[in-house]
Amino acid sequence: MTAKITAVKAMEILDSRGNPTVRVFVGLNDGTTVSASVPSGASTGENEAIELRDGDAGRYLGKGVLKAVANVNAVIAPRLIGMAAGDQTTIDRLMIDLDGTPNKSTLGANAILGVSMAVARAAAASLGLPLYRYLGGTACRRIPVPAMNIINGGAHADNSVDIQEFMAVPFGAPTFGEGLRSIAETFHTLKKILKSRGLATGVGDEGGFAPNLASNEEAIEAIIEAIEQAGYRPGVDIGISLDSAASSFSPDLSTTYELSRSGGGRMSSAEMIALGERWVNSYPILTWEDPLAENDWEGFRLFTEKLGHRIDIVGDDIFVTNTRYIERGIREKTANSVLIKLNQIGTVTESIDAVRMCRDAGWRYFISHRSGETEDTFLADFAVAMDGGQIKTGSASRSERIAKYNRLLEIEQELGSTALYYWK
Ligand code: 2PG
Ligand code: MG
Repeated sequence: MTAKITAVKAMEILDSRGNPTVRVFVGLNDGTTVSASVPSGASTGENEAIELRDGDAGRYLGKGVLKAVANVNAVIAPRLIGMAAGDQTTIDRLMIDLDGTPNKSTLGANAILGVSMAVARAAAASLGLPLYRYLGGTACRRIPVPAMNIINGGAHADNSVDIQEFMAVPFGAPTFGEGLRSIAETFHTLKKILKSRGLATGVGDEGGFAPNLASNEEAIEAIIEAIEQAGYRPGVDIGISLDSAASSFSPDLSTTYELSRSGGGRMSSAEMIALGERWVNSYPILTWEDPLAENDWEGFRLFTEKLGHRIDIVGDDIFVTNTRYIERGIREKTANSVLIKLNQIGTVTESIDAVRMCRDAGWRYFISHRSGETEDTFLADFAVAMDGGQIKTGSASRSERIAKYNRLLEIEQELGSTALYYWK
């Protein structure tokens, strides 16, 4: 039996974009006090759990979260006092019931998730366990392969690139630490390459460069060049992952695609799939997230039929970490992997349920940050605990991203020679 909850208190803090978000403190009767902070997305799926914002134009341009904070302090907190911190599932279910809506719109997923994460962290601290061990058990010792987003486009940057994320993935490295070093070196080499071409080296929301390039392909080619110049082999040491976040350039969220930033013109679902095949044939692509829009289920299915035996096809906006949509995806063979974001669904328990559904179906799952993050490193421990071997947590810049990498380095050091690191 873990210690009992004596205090639950929320406050408004700022995320990495300078927008308000929720931080929750949980205290236990053994003296434990911890906190957890909630991230926030920009390219959000329409079926995500609701992030409650005040809408008061006089504060933070309407983005304040004082209502969510009040919901924690006045509605959730009184119900949790006296409960054992280790009763994660019961506590999460209680909050889901208190909210009473399928998308957590009454209390706000930002309120609920802040409590859910802080409760997990409190239970771990009270037991004297690292968070990853508490959530994952003694057997978990696999450090995830990072997908480092080194060129930002789409909704995360103001540049000429439609595709949101171009990631370097050190899948051939012997350890996490060596893998991280190789992609950090690639990041710095890419900076030199961009500079030498007179391109901007300012960074986007996730810390990757955000240059104005002539085409989306140029981003991939620059990364391949950077990998080589840094002394690594593209496709052997380091591969490439993409997140098209295609909903963000699909006006109908379905079968029409406007590649207007790069001047690529309007494309149909079939043309997007053909482009996907060309790129997979030309470049060392390992995984491709949201290659099509969130309501283009048939396009997704065809994309997977064509390329699913060669690469991981990851559903983010289409599944929103919700077992209801993942279940449909598994049934219809819509993809072969799922992006897991805690705040898309709103509790630790439901995120674990989504992971379990993937495992049962033989699907892979990628634990992911949001484009708006905080210094909280919950995600790093969560990724190790979920044992899936992949994490997406931004570039080699911006401390809210680096904090997660540094936490993974700590975990790797703690596990010593027992740590595992492999791609598949
Ligand atoms: C994504 C995420 C994280 P956002 O689309 O996968 O990289 O972006 O948090 O803006 O939804
Ligand atoms: Mg995505």
